[in-house]
Amino acid sequence: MNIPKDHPRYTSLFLREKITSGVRAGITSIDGLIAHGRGEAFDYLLGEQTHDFARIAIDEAVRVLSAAKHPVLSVNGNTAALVSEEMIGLAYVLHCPLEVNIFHESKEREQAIYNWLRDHGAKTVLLPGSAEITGLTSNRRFVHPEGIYRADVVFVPLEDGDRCEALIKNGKRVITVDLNPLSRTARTASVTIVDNINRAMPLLLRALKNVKKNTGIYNNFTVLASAEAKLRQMQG
Ligand code: PTJ
Repeated sequence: MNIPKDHPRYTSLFLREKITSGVRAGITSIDGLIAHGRGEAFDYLLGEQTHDFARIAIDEAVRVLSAAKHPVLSVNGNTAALVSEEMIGLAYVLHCPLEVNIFHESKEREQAIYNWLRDHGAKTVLLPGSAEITGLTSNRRFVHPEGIYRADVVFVPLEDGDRCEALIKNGKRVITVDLNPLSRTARTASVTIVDNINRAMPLLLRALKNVKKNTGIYNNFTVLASAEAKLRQMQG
C-alpha cells in the first residue's frame, strides 16, 4: 500500500502495513493482528507518545540488561514484523542471542522468523529446543538450553502473561514492552515499558549505548500506576 506521508494517521497506517506484511511473509500469526489492534487502542488513549514513566522504565531496562550475565532477547511474530532491526541491534550491542519463541504453535513460523532475522543480519538466533520452562503448558515452554533456559534476564516484548509469570518463578528477571499497564504481563514483569514498541526500541538502543549510573530505586508498580493515571487523565 502506498500510504501518503502527509496522512494524519501515517505512522499508525505504516505500522498496520508492517504487521499485515508480517502475516503475508509467514512470520506473524493472524491472531497477532488482534493483539496489535489492542495495542493500538491503548496507544491512542495514551496520546501516541512516549511518557516519562516509559523513559524511567527504559533507563531501568538498560541497567538490568547491561548488568546481566546471560541476557536473551525473545522474538515472537509481532516483534519480528515491527522491530526486527532494533532487536538485532540490541543483540549486537549486548553480545547476546535472539531466541524465537512463539505462543501460537507453528514450526513453519518459527523457522520463518529464524530466517527473517538471519536475512536481516542477526548473528546468533536460537530456536526452541529440548529444554522446558516449568509451570507453563503453552508452546512457549519449549526453550533453547543455551538461551532462555539459562538466561538470568529475558527481554520479552508483547508477551502473554503466563510465560512472564513462569519465567519470574524460574528465577529470571523479565523486561517487557506492553502498552497495556493493566495486563498480567505488565504487572508481573520486573520492568515494564508502557510504550509502543516502535517508539521504545530506538530509545532503548540509544540509551544502551549511553548507560547511565543508577540514580534511584526503581519500582515497577510506581511506573504502572503513573501509566494507569495518565490513561484515566487523558479520558477525563
Ligand atoms: O507470535 P506469537 O504466536 O507468539 O503471538 C504473539 C502475540 C502478540 C499475538 C501473543 O503473544 C499474544 O496473544 O499476546 P497478547 O496476550 O495479546 O498480549 C500482547 C500485548 O502487547 C497486549 O497487552 C497489547 O496491548 C500489547 N501490544 C500490542 N501491540 C503493541 C503492544 N505493546 C507495545 N507496542 C505494540 N506495538
